[in-house]
Amino acid sequence: MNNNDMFQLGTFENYKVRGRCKVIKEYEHQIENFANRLKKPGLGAFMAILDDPALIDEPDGVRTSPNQVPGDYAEKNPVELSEKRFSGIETPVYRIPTAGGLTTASKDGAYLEIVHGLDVGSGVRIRWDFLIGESSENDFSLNDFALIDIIDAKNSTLEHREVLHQTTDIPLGRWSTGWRSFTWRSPKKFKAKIRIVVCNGYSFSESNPPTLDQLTAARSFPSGLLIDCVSIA
Ligand SMILES: [Ca+2]
Repeated sequence: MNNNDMFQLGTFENYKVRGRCKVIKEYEHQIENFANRLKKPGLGAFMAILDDPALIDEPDGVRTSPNQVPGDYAEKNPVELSEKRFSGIETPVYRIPTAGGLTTASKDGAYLEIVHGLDVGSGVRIRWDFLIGESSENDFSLNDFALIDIIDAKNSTLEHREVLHQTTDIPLGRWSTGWRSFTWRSPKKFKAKIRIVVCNGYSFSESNPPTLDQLTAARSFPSGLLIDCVSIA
C-alpha cells in the first residue's frame, strides 16, 4: 500500500504528473448546475484535478496562456497527445470508439502515472469524476474523454485499457458524471504502470474526416478529471 494513495500529503509525491494538474481540497465546476457544482473528496482531505477546465479564456474556450497559469499547477502547459510527423500529419496518441460508428482522437490534455508492483489478485481502485468542458450539442466533432491504461512496465505492453467516459455520453443538461469507481484485479504478478489520462479530442469517421477548423477547435474547452484516490492493495 502506498502512503500517498489518496493524496493524503496534499502533494503528487510518488506520481509522475503531466499537464495542468494540482492537488486540492475542493473544486467548483463553474458550468455545472448549482446542485452538483461543488466537488469534495469522499476519502481523505485531498483530491487531484487533471487538466483544470477553468484554465480557459472566454468566450472561445482557448486555453489560458502559460504565463497566466498559477504556479501551483504541476505544469504550465497541457501535455501534447498528438504526435507531429515530418510530413506535418498529426497522429493521435489515443483513439477510442465512439457512439454512431465514430472514432475519437486525442489532441492534448493531462495525465497522472504511478508505477507499482501488483500480485495475482491485487486490486486497483480509482475514484473519479469527469468534468465536461464543452457542450457536444453545438459541434458533434468535439468529444473529450478520460481513460485508464494499465501497462506492463517491463515491456510496455498494454495489459488493460478502460475508457472511463466521453463528453458525448453525458446526458444533456449535466456537466459532470459525479463520483464513480474504477476497479480492476490483476491476473498476474508484474510491475504495473498505471496511467490516468484526460484528453481534449474530436470525433470523426473515415468518410467524414475532421476539417482544419475542427482540429483547432478541439484544443479549446478542455474537460477535466477529478481523482479522489488511487488505491492499490
Ligand atoms: Ca474539449
